Amino acid sequence: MGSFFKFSTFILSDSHISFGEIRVSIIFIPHINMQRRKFLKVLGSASPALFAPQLMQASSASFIGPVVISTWAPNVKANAEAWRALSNGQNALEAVHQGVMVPESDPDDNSVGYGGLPDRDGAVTLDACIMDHLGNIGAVMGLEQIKHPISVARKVMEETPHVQLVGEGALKFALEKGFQKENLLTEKSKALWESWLKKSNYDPLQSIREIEKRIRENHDTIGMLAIDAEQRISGACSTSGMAYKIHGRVGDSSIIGAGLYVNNRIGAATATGVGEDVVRICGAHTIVEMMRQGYEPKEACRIALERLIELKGEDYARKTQIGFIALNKAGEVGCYSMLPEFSMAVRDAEAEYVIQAESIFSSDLK
Ligand code: SD4
Repeated sequence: MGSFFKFSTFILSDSHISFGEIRVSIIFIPHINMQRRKFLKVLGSASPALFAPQLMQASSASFIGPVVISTWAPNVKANAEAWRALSNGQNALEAVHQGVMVPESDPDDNSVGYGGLPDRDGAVTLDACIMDHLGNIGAVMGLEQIKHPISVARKVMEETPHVQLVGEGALKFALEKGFQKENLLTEKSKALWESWLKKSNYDPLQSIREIEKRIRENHDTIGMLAIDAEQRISGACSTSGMAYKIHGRVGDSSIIGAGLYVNNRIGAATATGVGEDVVRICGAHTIVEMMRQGYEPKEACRIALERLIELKGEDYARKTQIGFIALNKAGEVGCYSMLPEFSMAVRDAEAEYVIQAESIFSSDLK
């Protein structure tokens, strides 16, 4: 295992944020730790076209070391659990599975699992997917009353000939596999839904904005990626979806290629934000393909966001929010968002920290 599990806290900036017992640095720009920055310098100067084949070589030759990344700052707690799994010698798949279970069982997280905000009918419906280094995939969509949809998605991946199960069928499958039914609607989420019902105004950007305002104490949809010591890459994503959605709506978080994608030779990406717009550009897959062309993870995330502007125009793009995170085969990480306020939680051998993402636009259209 060498020294990579020796953990010491890096103080990388003067800004800090605490989540329970975890206090982490917030890094603005530049946003990578020393070792990762040195690596980027080596790879960074050539034009993407010239440097695509070299990246593939350099990536496997110059592995920086294991890393876990998640959407949104509060998911440092999930990263800590994933890192624990890696430290115990478990692989990246186990790490992302165990990491994502943390917000799923946290009632204070309004966007994932237990405590998630319901759809407009008052039902908490969960979407999740998982993908490993061998190209195995599993997903559940619109799953109700099961606290850990990521575990059901993994069962779909490992114990069925299929890759996706939805609604009633997903619930039936979960119960057959021994999962227990639970009420996932907390008093707090129920109260928020009841107050929403008074106006019943569905506004995805507003929902995202409210989530962002609460994010310093709260949590949001989790997309998590990990690369382990053997350079195996896996990813997992879990959400209760957009608050007050139409019953039956599925976003990006359970769609392989949109909310999550892993190619063990290249890297991985995952998403948060308005799922309809992530699906529209096959977000995560687009990012992985950009990394294949030689772009570093942050640039690959930015290019995928630009695809939405190309498709739908700037006025449209300014009224949505998407946050992408990505890592490549060398363990280099990056993130980018359409609008400000998105963050990525990182855990590696040196530190745990939060990166405040750069955004395409500095504000939305009022
Ligand atoms: C969805 N992408 O269902 C999810 C929601 C989300 O922050 O990420 N919220 O569209």
